[in-house]
Amino acid sequence: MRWKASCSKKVLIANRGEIAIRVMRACRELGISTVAVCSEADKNALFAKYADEAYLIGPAPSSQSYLNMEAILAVAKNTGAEAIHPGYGFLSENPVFAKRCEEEGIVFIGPPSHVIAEMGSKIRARNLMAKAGVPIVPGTKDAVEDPVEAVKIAEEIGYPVLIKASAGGGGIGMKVVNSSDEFATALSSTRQMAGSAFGDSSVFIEKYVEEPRHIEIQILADGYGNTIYLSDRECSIQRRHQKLIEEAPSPIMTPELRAKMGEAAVRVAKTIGYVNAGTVEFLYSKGNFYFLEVNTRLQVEHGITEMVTGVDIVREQLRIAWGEKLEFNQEDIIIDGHSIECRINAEDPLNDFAPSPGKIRGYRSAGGPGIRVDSGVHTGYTISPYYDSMISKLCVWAKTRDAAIARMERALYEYVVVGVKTNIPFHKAVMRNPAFRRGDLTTAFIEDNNIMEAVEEVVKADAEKGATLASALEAKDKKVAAITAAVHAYVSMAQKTQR
Ligand code: MV4
Repeated sequence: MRWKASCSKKVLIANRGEIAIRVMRACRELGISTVAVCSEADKNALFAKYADEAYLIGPAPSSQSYLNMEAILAVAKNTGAEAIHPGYGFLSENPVFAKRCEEEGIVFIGPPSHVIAEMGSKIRARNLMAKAGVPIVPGTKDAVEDPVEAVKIAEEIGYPVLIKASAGGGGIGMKVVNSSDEFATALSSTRQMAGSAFGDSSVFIEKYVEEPRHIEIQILADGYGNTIYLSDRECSIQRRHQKLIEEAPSPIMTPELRAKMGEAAVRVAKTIGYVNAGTVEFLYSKGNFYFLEVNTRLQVEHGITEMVTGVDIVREQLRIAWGEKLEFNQEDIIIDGHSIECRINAEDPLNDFAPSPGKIRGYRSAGGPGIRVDSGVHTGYTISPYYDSMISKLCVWAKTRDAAIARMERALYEYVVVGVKTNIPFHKAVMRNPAFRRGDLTTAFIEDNNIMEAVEEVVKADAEKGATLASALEAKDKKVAAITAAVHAYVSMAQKTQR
């Protein structure tokens, strides 16, 4: 579907929070008007106010609002929006929604629906990649059902192996198997889990790559066959498949490896007829990399790639969607400096990262040189228990990785959130960790480095510091002043803990 040649363009953003604002920022710079859709819980949210128009689409639960395809399509039609940007999560990787947009003559800002569907099947994706000469983890070509046959395959591959749901992804529906006697049970339970979670019980087997790094490549493809890779991103620091810290480039990256992985990612994109922005995920271990999956959406962590390449990925998504050509080619992409993102979440790191929804009573984000904060919150904003608990994405840029770490530590020092618990102490603990500073990362980083013990120390130290500052300043109920926000936050936090 092509964008109409009209001069006034209008985009509906089928998302909420910081990513809705991020997309609208690009629209504003391009002179595109914006339509927000929101749930009852988000009527007063910043993103709904930022938009040129905003419409209520349903109650707070996302199943009745942000996942309600027909309600969203109706708003698009009634407002004359020519295109829908789905953001991340919600409907962003739903091939049915992309198809419905296509049917209604609305541009879906993402790849064609058949590409989303094809990448949704991990077995299909694996086979396509193998054919295109992209390295994949040794494993089965087809779905496995018969446990006797499956054990034979597992023995050939060599234990440990992973049983993965074909319809899975992002870590859902996987099981590690260490020996033949565990195999039959693991197979039937994974199949059952996949069946009830995805309505598709097909599973496949892969060699289990131990303590890998998660490295992904951002790509851009226009509708004229121009496909390029931007930066790589290291996303190994995650907890239960929730990424917490990402950086670009990966500490292990060399120009040679980047070219190899980048070219593999472009081959992936070309093989499947990819159009728009996307990410190709790889596992990296001992000098080898293996295709994992394709994320057919804008990702949370796209900002760090923007910081090291200078490319506005959302702007390019919009331009590609209305049929324009990429204005640059591979040679124009130069990685400059280093960028790190910390996801600031309203959750309690000392209580198993339990969500901490509620009212933000005091708020001041970090600022100054090399800082980018994408958020949808402000003082007085109430974090709803209905949606994910992300407060903001704190990104820094500096010339070198060491300087970026120092800058992130400074930014975390400045960052003030009063009223809800946040994972800022977690980020502080990681930034000062020697293994992190060496760039020694794997997907088991948090457990391998006793990060949670360090988090407890940070929380304690911050509280003590707050108490000291409180007595030094003899502050009681002083308002958080702009310049001394960090200091006063400690004061007021200390007062709260004393009560
Ligand atoms: C793997 C793996 C080890 N070996 N595949 C998890 C998310 C999904 N995209 C694939 N995942 C993994 N696949 C093989 N053959 C380890 C993981 C994995 C992981 C991958 C990326 C980031 C974090 C992870 C945490 C645990 C396991």
